[in-house]
Amino acid sequence: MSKHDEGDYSEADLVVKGQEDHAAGPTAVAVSMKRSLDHMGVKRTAQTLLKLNQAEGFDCMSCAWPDPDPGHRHTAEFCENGAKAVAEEATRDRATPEFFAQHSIAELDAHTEHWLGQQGRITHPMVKRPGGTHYEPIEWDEAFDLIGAELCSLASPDEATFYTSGRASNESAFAYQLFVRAFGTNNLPDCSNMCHESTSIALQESIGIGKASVTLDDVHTASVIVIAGQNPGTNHPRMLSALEIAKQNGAKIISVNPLREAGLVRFKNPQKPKGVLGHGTAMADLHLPVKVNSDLALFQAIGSLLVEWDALDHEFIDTHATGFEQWRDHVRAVDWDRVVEVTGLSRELITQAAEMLRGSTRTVYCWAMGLTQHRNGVATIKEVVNLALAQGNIGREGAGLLPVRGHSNVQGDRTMGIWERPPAAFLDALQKEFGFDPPRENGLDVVDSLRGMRDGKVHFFMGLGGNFVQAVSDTDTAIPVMRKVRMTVQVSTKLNRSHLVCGETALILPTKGRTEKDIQASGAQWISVEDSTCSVHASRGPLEPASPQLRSEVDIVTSMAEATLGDRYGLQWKAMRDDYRVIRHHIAKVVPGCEDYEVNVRKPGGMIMPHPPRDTRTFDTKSGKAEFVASPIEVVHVPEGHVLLQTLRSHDQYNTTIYGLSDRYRGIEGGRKVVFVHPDDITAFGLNDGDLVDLTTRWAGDDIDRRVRGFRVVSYDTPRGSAAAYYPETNPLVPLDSTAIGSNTPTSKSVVVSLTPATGPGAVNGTTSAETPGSSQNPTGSDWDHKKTPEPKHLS
Ligand SMILES: Nc1nc2c(c(=O)[nH]1)N[C@H]1C(S)=C(S)[C@@H](COP(=O)(O)OP(=O)(O)OC[C@H]3O[C@@H](n4cnc5c(=O)[nH]c(N)nc54)[C@H](O)[C@@H]3O)O[C@H]1N2
Ligand SMILES: Nc1nc2c(c(=O)[nH]1)N[C@H]1C(S)=C(S)[C@@H](COP(=O)(O)OP(=O)(O)OC[C@H]3O[C@@H](n4cnc5c(=O)[nH]c(N)nc54)[C@H](O)[C@@H]3O)O[C@H]1N2
Ligand code: SF4
Ligand SMILES: [Mo]
Repeated sequence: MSKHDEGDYSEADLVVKGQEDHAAGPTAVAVSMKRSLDHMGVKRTAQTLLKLNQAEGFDCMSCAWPDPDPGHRHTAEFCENGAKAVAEEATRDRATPEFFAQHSIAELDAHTEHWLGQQGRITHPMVKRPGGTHYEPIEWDEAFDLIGAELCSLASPDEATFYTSGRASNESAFAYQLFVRAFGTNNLPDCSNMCHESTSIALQESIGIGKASVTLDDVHTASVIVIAGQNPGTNHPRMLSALEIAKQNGAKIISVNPLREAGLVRFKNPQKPKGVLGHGTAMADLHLPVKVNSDLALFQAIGSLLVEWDALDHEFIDTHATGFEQWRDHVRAVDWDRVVEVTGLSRELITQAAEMLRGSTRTVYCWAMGLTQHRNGVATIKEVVNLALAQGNIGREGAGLLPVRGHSNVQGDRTMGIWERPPAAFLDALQKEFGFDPPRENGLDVVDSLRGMRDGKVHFFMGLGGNFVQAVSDTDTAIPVMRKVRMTVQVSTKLNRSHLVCGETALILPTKGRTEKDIQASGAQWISVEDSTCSVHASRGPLEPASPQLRSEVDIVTSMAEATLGDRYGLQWKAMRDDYRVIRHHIAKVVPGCEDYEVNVRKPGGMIMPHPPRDTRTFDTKSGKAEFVASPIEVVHVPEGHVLLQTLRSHDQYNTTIYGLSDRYRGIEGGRKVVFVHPDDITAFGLNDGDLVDLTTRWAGDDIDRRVRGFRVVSYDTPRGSAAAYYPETNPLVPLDSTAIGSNTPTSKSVVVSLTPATGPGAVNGTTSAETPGSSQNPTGSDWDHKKTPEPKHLS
């Protein structure tokens, strides 16, 4: 039927091998090359990979890990998963209008997310008209007119919501937020809301800025590096090279993770002969296998020991911080029995970690989704900050806070104003530059946008990238909600579920990616991006676009703006589109720290954004000082007969884009419907390794029984009571209203579940059927009829 029928797969091919004890090495190189050659062929592989992450090349579109200084880059300055991301985008496969004519939307929707992605780059703007069964081609101008007419017909600008995924460039993000605010709303949800929002909130309140306080050099020169709730071997692979340098400089690494992730055990650096042939570098010196959701208790216990030992930087505390006494008294009173019970760690092991931190004046704390996506995520991150403040480990060399961002430009998008709660100063600057008064009320984030659509208050959805319906929690709520929307507009490179679970009128606007040349009226354009360490630099793609029809994101956004706003407020959309320097000129005027943006960003290696705590130990908080915050130890209650499930990424996916079926480091090949469980929990459930089960959950916030079917139980090295399974297959289990306190981030890393023998379409003859995961039948294997089962209620 199609060039990529193998994109659909049967879980019957699932093979469970042992866990690997190292990351990268020769296999990583082999996999990168095979995927690159399969998708791109020899010429394109050479054209792209040699330009990837080079000063005159393009920025890797995968994660937000920083690049070394230009003088210290390798010819191959990328990792296996960076190469896979490039291969996905620069593939030679195409999803043409003929392809859309051959397959109805319902038919496409019956395929797996993997198959959808394998159909290649979308080549034409496409529309599904009301009542239509297929996407059909549409001219760009008509598409923009449709959008403009729909937006202008809304009773209020707040009836529209404008999502951004973190691949958008600074230039497109700035133009987009300008358009949305000139249109009259702050409804600018983004993937951050599901990702590091807990970080942004916690850091803003504790240190006055929601970004990392370290540079790559600080990682290299740290004496202790704590890595909590992060799997760098898969999600930020080149971080392992930085950790290797740190280790060579004498650093000790503490890993805090329920799982013994291969990249934190040992790293074989593929850029070094020794890494390919030898044993590689041992990574974590101490591994703390915490139970899921217990980091708050762990960090408080460590804090109590540092206080007890007076391992504190009194000068820093006295000069720069506030709230110390309350925090000190709070952690002194920590209940060790509870800490041991909650974390599953012995007092000795926790003490060992505290001993490593005790004398360190150069500690870097890194974290990612393992800390943010919990109900107590904000409090947990403030506890990490407390530890850094207690020892003055911020704003000095080799020390600081490093929330490792996900999408390659998610941080830059925020800097450019993609934020449903923009600071007043940003709006003031917009007003001054453009002469209109932007809306001042907070807008809708991701979860609230979905609620708004559910409740009939939001009728227009636009996604600047991303795959909203599959990324968001509570898939079975999200699907019918998205179908109720009057118009959905997706600016995309490749086909995904959000094109098929769409509004009455649906538009797919195909866009150029990072690998592609962008020529506008004034000539060749480049764009800029910001990484996890506040470094901003230029990116230019080397390839001809996948189709002459493709438009850049800036082009699409500014054209939409023209079709919607005309010449309202005299905004110069055409000038911005013709020459991105015009946008950068505005950025320089509006965004603090971007003075001389055009010049600074173009320098080899780019520029570093200002960060007051890092640069001068000043803290723009309510008190004007860094704030210690004492939080009660609150954890999710897990009743008898249940475990706490975290939903995570395999080694072979990029969020909702499934590259392949090889989670090599965890030993899973050929399928994805697995649940990793401690052997004693398997026994306690009355099950055996290899059994097929349904995962069910009932959340006290509503009365819905949520279920996903037909997952293979894998006996795994995870703490008792903590289980793991892949995202997005398990998103139907995360209730929409179960979110982190303070950040409204879905609690994707703490779902209380029970395991029961498989029922229904997922289970056939002791193996998983090749069920079609189409959203109309069984989107991600979840239950549609919400049958009530007699299970205890609990709060998650
Ligand atoms: N190749 C690839 N790269 C990516 C992505 C991708 O999908 N593929 N996604 C990008 C994006 S958007 C993001 S946000 C990042 C995500 O990067 P990560 O945060 O590394 O991603 P996850 O797979 O969600 O892994 C979370 C880690 O936290 C651990 N964990 C889970 N619960 C807890 C807990 O309660 N406490 C502790 N201490 N640890 C816990 C898990 O075992 C796992 O190791 O990666 C980015 N980079
Ligand atoms: N259960 C659970 N849910 C989660 C998470 C979890 O850990 N567990 N993680 C959350 C996190 S951290 C995040 S960030 C979100 C991710 O949410 P999203 O950012 O919405 O999802 P992605 O899968 O990254 O988006 C992939 C799509 O982006 C489009 N795309 C790719 N490149 C480009 C480009 O250059 N331009 C444009 N315009 N489009 C492009 C392609 O069409 C592709 O299909 O998911 C969240 N959901
Ligand atoms: S570490 Fe991240 S940004 Fe760097 S090459 Fe790998 S995937 Fe790309
Ligand atoms: Mo993310």
